[in-house]
Amino acid sequence: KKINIAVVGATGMVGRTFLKVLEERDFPYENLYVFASKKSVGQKLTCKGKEFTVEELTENSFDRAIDIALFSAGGDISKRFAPIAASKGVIVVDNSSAWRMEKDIPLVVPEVNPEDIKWHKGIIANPNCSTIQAVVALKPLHDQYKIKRIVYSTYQAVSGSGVKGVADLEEGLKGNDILSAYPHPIAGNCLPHIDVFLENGYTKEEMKMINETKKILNDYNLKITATTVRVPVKNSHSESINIEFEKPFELEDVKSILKNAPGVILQDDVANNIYPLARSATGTDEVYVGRIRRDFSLENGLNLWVVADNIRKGAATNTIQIAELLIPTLK
Ligand code: 11C
Repeated sequence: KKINIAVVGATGMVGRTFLKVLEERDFPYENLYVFASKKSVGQKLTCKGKEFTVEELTENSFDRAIDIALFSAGGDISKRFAPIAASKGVIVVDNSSAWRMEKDIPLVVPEVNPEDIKWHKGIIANPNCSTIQAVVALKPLHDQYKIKRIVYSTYQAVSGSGVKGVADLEEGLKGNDILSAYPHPIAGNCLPHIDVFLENGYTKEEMKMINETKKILNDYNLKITATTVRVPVKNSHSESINIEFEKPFELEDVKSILKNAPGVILQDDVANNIYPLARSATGTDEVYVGRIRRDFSLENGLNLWVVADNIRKGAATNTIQIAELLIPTLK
């Protein structure tokens, strides 16, 4: 089967990373089409040594043989164009938040719930970056010890806000607070504010982590709370995850489960100052876990520190891993 793929939002931070990851993984496509908004038309992008010219995304963009479209152009574009693509037989893997919580749309992390791709009806959603890295670490522990409650506290990089977030940090570090992405300077600050505030006092990012975790782990009895914080780090999200299990555990078993878990790299050797760090996770596709220790304040409590590249595993790589799962299903 010759596979044709499209990238929508190809000139954005995640879009460019799609091309890089397609190349690195030697994704077996025959033709690749790159779409973006009108202002990017004509730009040249390269993948596997070949140049591609950006086309404007229109309602007719999918009137050609395309098997899979990777979308990362924001929720509004996905809301409008993903159903058009799906109606023309294209399978959309969507990185926006537009479809994630729809009942009949799978929300997939390949290491966690690959079986959920089976019931797609043309659109598969890619979770939020901070959720993806958390569930990769939590899934094997949930299978073994059954999680009752999770407390997420995140330390999220400015690349999660795209080029504006990175510009705010880089300019701020030079003493020039430009406030293009945030209501306050990010250099020298931690902002307990990611995405918009909701009526319940949580931010949308916090509710994404809570709701998406339940859907991906297919466990709506989980009790979860979250505080998400933007920190002056350029790339890779870090997370403190506090877990209460139903069953007792031995720390050594937890470490060995994580060591053998798909997509996880254990970095837990505090005697040598080894624990996951944003700068070393950047540019890689794995989820790093360390600072593994008992929470003595709970009966079956555990603390983890989890770090991953939010643009790669948190977005582009996970989306492409979903596309890889689709290959054998293509007719
Ligand atoms: C951030 N998690 O770090 C966000 C970015 O729902 O796909 C991704 C937003 C999303 O700001």
